[in-house]
Amino acid sequence: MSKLKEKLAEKIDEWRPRIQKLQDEYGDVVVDEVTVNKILGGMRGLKSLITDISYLDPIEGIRYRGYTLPELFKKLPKPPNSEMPYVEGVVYLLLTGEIPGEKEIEDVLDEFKKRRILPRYVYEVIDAFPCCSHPMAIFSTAILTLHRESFFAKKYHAGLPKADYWDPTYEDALNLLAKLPEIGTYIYAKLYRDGKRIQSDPNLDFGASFAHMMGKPKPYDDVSRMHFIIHSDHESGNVSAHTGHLVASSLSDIYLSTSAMINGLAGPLHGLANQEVLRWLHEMMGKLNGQIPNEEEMKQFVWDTLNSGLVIPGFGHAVLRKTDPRYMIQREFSLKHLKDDPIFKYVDMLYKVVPPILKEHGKAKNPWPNVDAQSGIIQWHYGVQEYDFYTVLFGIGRAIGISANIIWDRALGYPLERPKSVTTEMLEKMVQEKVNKVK
Ligand code: CMX
Repeated sequence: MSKLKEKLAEKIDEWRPRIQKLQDEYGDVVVDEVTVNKILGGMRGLKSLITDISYLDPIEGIRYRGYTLPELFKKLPKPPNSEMPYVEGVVYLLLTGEIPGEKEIEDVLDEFKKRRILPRYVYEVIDAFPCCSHPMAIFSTAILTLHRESFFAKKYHAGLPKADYWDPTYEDALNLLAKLPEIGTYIYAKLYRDGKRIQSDPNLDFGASFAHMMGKPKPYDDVSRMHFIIHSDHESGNVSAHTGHLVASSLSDIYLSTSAMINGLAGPLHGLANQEVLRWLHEMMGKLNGQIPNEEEMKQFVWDTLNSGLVIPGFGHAVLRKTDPRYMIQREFSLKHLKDDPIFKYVDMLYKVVPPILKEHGKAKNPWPNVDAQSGIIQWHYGVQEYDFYTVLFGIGRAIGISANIIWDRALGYPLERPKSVTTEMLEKMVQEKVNKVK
């Protein structure tokens, strides 16, 4: 058994009694209130999910297993001559809750190395897609195609005790994660490089392997590591994480669940916002003939977008109430590596101009930039300029967190998710009864 799996098994045994105790002794304690607004408002803020993989504080931003992102970027081991940590380190941390040392990293590298080969039929499915298909539709399908490999599905049908569900789920998850750089880069090669695939190199780590197959020299390996790490988890309630959890709660395997979460990520209010930022920036650049706008011109463009009823992509958040730390990590990288790129100058000006406008506009609860405002321009700078592809990068990172969540869901025996719905008439009656009582 790998060190990672051994450690995970140990952690699962430690954790189970805590959940059991909560259920047995405190099952009826009230945690939150369901108001009419919570029902009609997309359950915003309703405390109704549990995860220990990450926690999103509205002001501080995300913590993975208790660590802020700046802490993690300092603590996690880095490959030689690299600015950014191993993605493998985040896999280890999210699964076990512990910061890995070099030995543990070696173990995860080895696990991925053994599992990275993609079956031929996945290339054929990608090849068979009709032209102009969105890369996220291809990505989701490629993952779905792998469902036939699921250990969980096979073992479940053969009869598997509930306490062991997590084991084949872990095997499926690692098998899938190890293949994602190959799937993502093959979609890129197929759509934008006449199908010219670059063979994977088993000696490279996750980020370097992705950069190699994209055909990009250093520091794109670090760009990839940074991108996958900051996108890997954002607690449980966002659309992609919640979708992955929900689908997996019916005991659909990792492939079915990850494919579903990718479909949620592909919406413009979620992951697709990173490509929308680039589309919007280019529209602005087109209008200004590529010139760097002055502040007044920039403000006017932002107002024109708002006045035409559109959102400013890359700004706002359903939970965060300050600048996203994922934005700040990428901004620091950009200030170091691409501060003279005109496209960074646009984004830098937006950073200053948009929040006061959104405040004056008066609708968005959070006027500050989110992760998507900055991620696309880094890709653009390093020559990945097909912005339809950007959400695939987000999806590769997010699959890491979703996998950790689903493995732990199975380990802790979380049940089928099944909230109750009411009709409008029922809700009106409930409201009326409350009003009558007060009178
Ligand atoms: N530009 C203009 N209006 C905005 C806005 C923005 N960036 N952000 C929020 N608003 C508006 C909302 O559309 C909403 O308007 P209506 O009342 O007319 O529907 C109002 O402000 C209140 O919204 P909110 O409570 O502040 O935000 P929500 O929780 O409803 O939505 C989000 C959050 C991210 C969908 C929203 O801020 C948005 O659309 N942002 C732009 C798209 C984006 O960047 N998405 C990526 C988020 C990060 C990710 O998941 O990848």
